[in-house]
Amino acid sequence: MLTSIKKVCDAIKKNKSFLITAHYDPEGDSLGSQLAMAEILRQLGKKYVIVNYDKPPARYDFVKNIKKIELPSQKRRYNFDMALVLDCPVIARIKDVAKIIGKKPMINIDHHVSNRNFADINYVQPSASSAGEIMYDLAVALGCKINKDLAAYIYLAIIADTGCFKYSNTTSKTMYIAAELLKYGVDPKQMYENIYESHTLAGRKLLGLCLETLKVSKDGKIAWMRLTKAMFKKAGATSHDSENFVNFARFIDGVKIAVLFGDNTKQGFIKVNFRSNGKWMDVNRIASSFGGGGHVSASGCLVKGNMKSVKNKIIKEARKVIDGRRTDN
Ligand SMILES: [Mn+2]
Repeated sequence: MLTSIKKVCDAIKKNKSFLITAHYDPEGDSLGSQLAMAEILRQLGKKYVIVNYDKPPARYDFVKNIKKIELPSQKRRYNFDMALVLDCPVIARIKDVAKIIGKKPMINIDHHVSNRNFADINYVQPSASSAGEIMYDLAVALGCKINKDLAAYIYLAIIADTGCFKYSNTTSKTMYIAAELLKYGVDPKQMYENIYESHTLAGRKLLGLCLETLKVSKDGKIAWMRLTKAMFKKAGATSHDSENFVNFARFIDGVKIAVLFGDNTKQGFIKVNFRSNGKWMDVNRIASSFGGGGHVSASGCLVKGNMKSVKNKIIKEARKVIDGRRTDN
């Protein structure tokens, strides 16, 4: 049975204190959504703590209250009635924060099509562009006031997950919400620059090294690149610097599926990032078959093996998706 937003609202109203969390390796949608959730709870007079497995990347320092996001602490005693897990398709993605939650009741609020409904209440809306978009619905449903802070958090979440309104997950509802948020003083230019035009020099050098590895299949429909530990070392870059690299392979005319292979996440494993062009190019299907997941046109997985063997396996699966495509695409 589908969970209604009312069920989520009732559970929030009934409880007094909350732990808010989202996936490790935080980015705009998870950060913006969590801060939006916190503002909603503040307006309702509830208590909350925000705990994330990783520290927010420095690029998000411009976001108000970002420092309220804490790392899990063994010294601290956490007192809360209920956990709110945002932007997370599987519970494993909150890592050690799951230990803090323990057996406390949990609400899973997400927009990933691959969501496994792991909580007591699962509010999953794959048609929402972002978890931030769901936060807007929640704020309205709970009778909260959209103020400057809430507007900024939700706007950040939406532009992060829609590539600033460019991806196919952008709907008229997304645009409607964004238009509403602009009424509360969000500066779209500044927000865009902070998210999309803020790079370190080391990061740009890393992109150069990555682009040198670009390969395209004979028919021009699959493009892939490599990112290695050695490249990070050479450029002096960190993992946050490689955000959105995979899109550079997708930008090529004729490319339907773009893949980025990285050996810098876990020893003995290759991290695979997918992006696709075209409605029927379901890369979530590929990522899911390797234990990962995400969205139809943006997904990822971690595959055991070396660069060469993983690349061969993945390209073979991407080929199947291309060959099985509908003719109306
Ligand atoms: Mn998201």
